[in-house]
Amino acid sequence: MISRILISCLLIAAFSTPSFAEDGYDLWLRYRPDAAATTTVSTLVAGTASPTLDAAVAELRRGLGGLAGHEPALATSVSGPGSLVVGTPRSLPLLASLPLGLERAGAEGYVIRRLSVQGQPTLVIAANSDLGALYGAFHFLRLVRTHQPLDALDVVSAPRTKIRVLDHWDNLDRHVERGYAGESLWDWHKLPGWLDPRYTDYARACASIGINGAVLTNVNANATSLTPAYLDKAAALAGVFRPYGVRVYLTARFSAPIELGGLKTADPLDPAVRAWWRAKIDEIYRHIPDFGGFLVKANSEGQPGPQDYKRTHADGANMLAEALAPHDGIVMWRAFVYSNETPTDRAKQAYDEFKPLDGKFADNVLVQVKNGAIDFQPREPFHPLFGAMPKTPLMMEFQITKEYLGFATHLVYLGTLFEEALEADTGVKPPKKGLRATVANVLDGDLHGYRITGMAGVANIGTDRNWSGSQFDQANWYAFGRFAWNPEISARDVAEEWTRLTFGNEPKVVVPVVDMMMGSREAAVDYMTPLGLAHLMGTGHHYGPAPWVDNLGRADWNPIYYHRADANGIGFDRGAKGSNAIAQYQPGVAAMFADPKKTPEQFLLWFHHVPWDYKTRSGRILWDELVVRWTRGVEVVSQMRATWDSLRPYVDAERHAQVAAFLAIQQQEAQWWRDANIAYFQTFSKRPLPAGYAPPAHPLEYYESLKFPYAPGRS
Ligand code: BDP
Repeated sequence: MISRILISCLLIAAFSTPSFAEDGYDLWLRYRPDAAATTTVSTLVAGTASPTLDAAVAELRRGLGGLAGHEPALATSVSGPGSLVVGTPRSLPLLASLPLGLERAGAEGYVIRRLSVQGQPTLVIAANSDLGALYGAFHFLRLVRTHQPLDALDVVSAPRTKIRVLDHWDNLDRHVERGYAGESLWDWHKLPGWLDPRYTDYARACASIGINGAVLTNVNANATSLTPAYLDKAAALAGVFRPYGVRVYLTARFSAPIELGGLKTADPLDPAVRAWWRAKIDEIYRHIPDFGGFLVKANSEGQPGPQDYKRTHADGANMLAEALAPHDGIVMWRAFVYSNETPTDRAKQAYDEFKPLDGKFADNVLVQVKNGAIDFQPREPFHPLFGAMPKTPLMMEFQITKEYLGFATHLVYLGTLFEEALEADTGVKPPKKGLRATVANVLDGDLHGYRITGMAGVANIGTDRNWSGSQFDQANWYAFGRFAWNPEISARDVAEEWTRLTFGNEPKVVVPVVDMMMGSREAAVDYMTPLGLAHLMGTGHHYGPAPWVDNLGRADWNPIYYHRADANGIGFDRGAKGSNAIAQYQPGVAAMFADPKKTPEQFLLWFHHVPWDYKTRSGRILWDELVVRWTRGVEVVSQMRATWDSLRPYVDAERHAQVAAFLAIQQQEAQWWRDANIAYFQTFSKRPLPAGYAPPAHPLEYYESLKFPYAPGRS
């Protein structure tokens, strides 16, 4: 037996050891030899050296070298059609004389063109800044690696938002809140002495998709991160990230003046408190001259904040903003607030608190609005604040880590979730004809002319070799960056781009994988929370179904608060007779949501309490429709498994096996969700399952008895 195992191991080693470890470490920057990538670049001509241009050149050499088997040589002048020129007119005089059209590229954008240079048709990547050139280099590599024609290249690209940040919910002890990909990348204990090479690869990956900021620390902040020793550590990270254009931000614990400064108060209007923050911020900039600023969670879930002193969110944000402004720093003030005392519908609280403050924030403050007024659910309608704050720059906060979407083992591509949220029409009257009042156009400033714009993604990155906890979760990091750059990009195009970069260009892989990704989020919504249900996950960790939970400290932590199932029906009445959250939307949108017949069915139970025998659009009664959807979610996962199995010949064994194993887990858990949902909600509906639908595998008590004290990512 032992020798048989040994022989098969040797055989596997001899015949299938790839020359590269296929553990996912390379992300979408996987530069494997590719004879079909027709680039003829033999020499690289670059502008005067700078750390950022050096990074661009290094990436081009590494990427093109990986594809072709040999790196292009560096040259000082154009020598023929094999030359690729990269730089800015300032760093490379020959670019200054070319008709590049760089005015279209802005500060961070770039052009990629084939132009005649000194009489030779030459590929040119040009930008107004070194960082733009680096972004252009990554774009060029993407074109080559996805087999795009390079003959008549004329690419212009510029980001539509300014602040494109990852929010790391990383604690100083390296535990990542809602992290499913290992520990925090930031090894605080060994910083600043040891700079793990992963920090550079992290920055490369961010730059490759245009991410230009990283909030290093958890929103549930620890004032220690603002002490000199930790500022040194953060400065060391900033030093690694700087060439890649990734600015460092920190979370500010509002009570830090008390905890670190020994003051009696953290009242934002108290002169001593203001002076403390001013001095602290000056100190931060002595450590990190290009520090980006603060992300703040205040007066939410027990965090300290200005309301502790009867001040407003604007008072708190403006105090920090004033001290950051001379350094060009910003404040990202979160609108995810809900307080113990407020008895109203939790979905209404952010609007109630922030709408009256519109126009009251300093120029360098953005209000960061979570996608989902409740909390990153598998599906929520767009946040009403996006239709209500013309005078305050709003940032989007998406969650890339899948706290409510099955953690790392469920394959759920979030591109479609981002797209749905960004495409939503806020109902605001656009200032000019032809402009749509979508969330995307609110965020990018088109609608209200915001002075700063941005998008944040709660990172899904950790020490796992594959960075994100699973191969497919890398796509969500990737998609976040691409949507932050262009909120109107198509989720399908992004899925295809990522698939080609990650698994190669073979159509037999690309087509089915993209289809799988595109249907994956809807499948998860189906088996977890179809038709507008929300927040039915397990207590604390949010792993698995627990719609029965009714015993938590606050009403709005309990799933029963959200689904409101009873003998008559199910759903949360947010209309005039209920919480009236609907009134927070613009009138046209509110009218649509107020009428169950006009409400998009995917939000039916979000806005309405509906009888079990309500006729849905399929013609089925509500109960039957729920059962059909719960079941359909499981079926789609089974199909995904079958599809993935059929791809075995085309995907390296290592990544194939991991994805296959995760899909098997997902299928089991999707079934668990379906069965637990049916077992529980049937106690209210008291209706039979539609013909042909199997009953749950276990009685309700079984599902209720399951406990997961060590589920990852806890707060
Ligand atoms: C919830 C998370 C919690 C976060 C909170 C937040 O469960 O861990 O601290 O959001 O965004 O989704 O502040």
